[in-house]
Amino acid sequence: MSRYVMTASAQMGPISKSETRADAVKRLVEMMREAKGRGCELVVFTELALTTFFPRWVIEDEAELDSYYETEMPSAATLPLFEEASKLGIGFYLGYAELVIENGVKRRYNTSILVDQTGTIIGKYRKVHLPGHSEPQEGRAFQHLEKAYFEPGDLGFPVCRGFGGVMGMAICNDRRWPETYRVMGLQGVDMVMLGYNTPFGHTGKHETDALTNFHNHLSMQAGAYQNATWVVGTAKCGDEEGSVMGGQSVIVAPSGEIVAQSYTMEDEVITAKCDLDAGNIYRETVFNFEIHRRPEHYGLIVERTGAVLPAAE
Ligand code: CDV
Repeated sequence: MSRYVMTASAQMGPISKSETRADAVKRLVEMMREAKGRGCELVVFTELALTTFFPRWVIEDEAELDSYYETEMPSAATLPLFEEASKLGIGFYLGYAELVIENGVKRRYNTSILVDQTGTIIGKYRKVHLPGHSEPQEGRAFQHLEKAYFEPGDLGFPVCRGFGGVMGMAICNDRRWPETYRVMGLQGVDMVMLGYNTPFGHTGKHETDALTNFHNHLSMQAGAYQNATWVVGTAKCGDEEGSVMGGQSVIVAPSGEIVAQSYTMEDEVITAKCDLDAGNIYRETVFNFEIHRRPEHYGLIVERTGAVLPAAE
């Protein structure tokens, strides 16, 4: 049995500070058309796909900060994306900054949505693993203030039915955490979609830069294989206002193999014919959670010793 989803990852080159939402949406629509022209029914865009990656700056003016967030979805600026999707019959994953007022309190999330082929939102996720800092760090050319500009997502890692399978979402730093995939793996996820903005030098040092792309793939390939799921990882990349971000967007099969990879640092569409049943062989054998997982044993060491770590000498 096979359940095929022709899938695109639409990597995005830099978005400058002066580019408008309309400019960004135009680029996304162009890539959506290309994906459809190549036979796709789903296109995965990146994290914070509508603006420049603003958490790199200290923004003290609240109105200026607010200007990077969406207060409704679709909005007037993003409506063309939804209209084009339903006209073409193609779904999409989109990352954006979300601002909501709840009980008079302003809440900010790093959010993604999944839209089906009719232009209807069928899934929503708010980023759980927020990297970086809540306060500006001295001596850095670029900040990473996600902890200041967002709060951790309050929706968990939900999955939804769509595109003939069980679909899940994550956002950027989430991809480095095994829990992300496992929580969705336990819900039978067939495909995890995620977007990322990964600046070189994000550790505050440059020693690990040569490994940035390796760690990107390592995380997604391991997450895919260990949970028998497809992973579609889409970068925002290139030199954005002097901050250089890695590319190498990928579509990873449940075997852990990369089946498509971008090679530019610009807007680029890559595609793969994803069989949602390709994970079955792993689900039924080595990663049959029902038979082989042993969660009841994971806490034993803690119970026996009363401590997670051995006491220091
Ligand atoms: N946008 C991100 O979440 N970026 C992080 C960097 C800062 C570590 C990432 O995991 O790629």
